[in-house]
Amino acid sequence: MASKTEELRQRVLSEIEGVRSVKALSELKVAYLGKNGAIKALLRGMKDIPAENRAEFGKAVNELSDDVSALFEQKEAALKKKELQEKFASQAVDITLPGKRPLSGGLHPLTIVKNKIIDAFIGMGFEIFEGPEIDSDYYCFQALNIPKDHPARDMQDTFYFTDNILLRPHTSPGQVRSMEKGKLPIKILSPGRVYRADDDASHSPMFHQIEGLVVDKGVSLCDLKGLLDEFVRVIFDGDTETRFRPSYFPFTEPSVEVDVTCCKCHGKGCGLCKGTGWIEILGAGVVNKNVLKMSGIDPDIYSGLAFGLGIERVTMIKYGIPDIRTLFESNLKFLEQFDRR
Ligand code: 2U9
Repeated sequence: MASKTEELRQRVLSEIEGVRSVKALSELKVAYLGKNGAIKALLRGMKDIPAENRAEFGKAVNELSDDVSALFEQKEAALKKKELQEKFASQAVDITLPGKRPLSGGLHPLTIVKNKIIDAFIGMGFEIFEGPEIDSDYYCFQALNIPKDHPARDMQDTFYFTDNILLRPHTSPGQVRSMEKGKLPIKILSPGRVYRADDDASHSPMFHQIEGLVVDKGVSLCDLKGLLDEFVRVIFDGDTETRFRPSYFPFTEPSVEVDVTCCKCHGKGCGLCKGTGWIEILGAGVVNKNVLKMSGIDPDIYSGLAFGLGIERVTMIKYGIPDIRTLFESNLKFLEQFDRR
């Protein structure tokens, strides 16, 4: 009888001794102390013990159960401590190793060029004015002297939500709103995303423009030349020259296209400038009197000058990028060349 409990005690002792993990110990604990475990089985065997020995047997089993529980607790505490020590040891940091330099981001080439352009014009007294990307037919076209069915709408075809609500094809609608406010003079720069139904190596359905508008008494094409010469001086090499070529835009009269001397061959003629020595960089002109009138400005007292450029185009010319799509592909190998930190 006593030998049964002692035999079990020895078995538990030797098995606990051999356990190496908390998980294995817990399984062993169920096998001995669980509902269907070996110790409960001893109690269930009480009925086979002579009545006079049962009390003594019961006491021995209870003592065994208490002792075994205590043994499991001690072993569990020891194993947990050991496992924690092993975990700490495996995660230890060798503070003598050299550190890993974290990867850091850089500015996108479009952001670099946009910031440079903005800095150039802020330096000449311009303020930033931003309008909505979704606007009406009136602000995007009619107020800019582009009535319905005007052929110039083809060049600036965009994406329509309804007949009247559309994604702006240029940032000009914001400038119309600024003129409508009636606070003169105006000297604003409008950077932002614009949209056109166009998609090839030099055109993207979404691109970034910067437009400038000056409205004051006596502003002329000469002021425009001075402003744009200074802009080109800041963005390109110091010896880059500009020239105006006559052009046509419904919102400016006269209108010009502005060329800069080729940044690759410096005017000698090469593949990039198709042998001409010049590259077109932006459009500009004196604000059409109709446009001033429609926004409530008297063209006999005030005149305006305006210019518009695509940031992608300036970026492509500045860095010699042949395909506009490269600017939107998020390819790190390409992007890392511009703003390495
Ligand atoms: C108002 C009046 C006139 C803005 C102008 C251009 C000429 C021009 C193009 C350059 C490349 C657009 O991104 S592009 O395709 N822009 O040629 N933009 S004058 O004239 C304005 C603007 C606002 C109220």
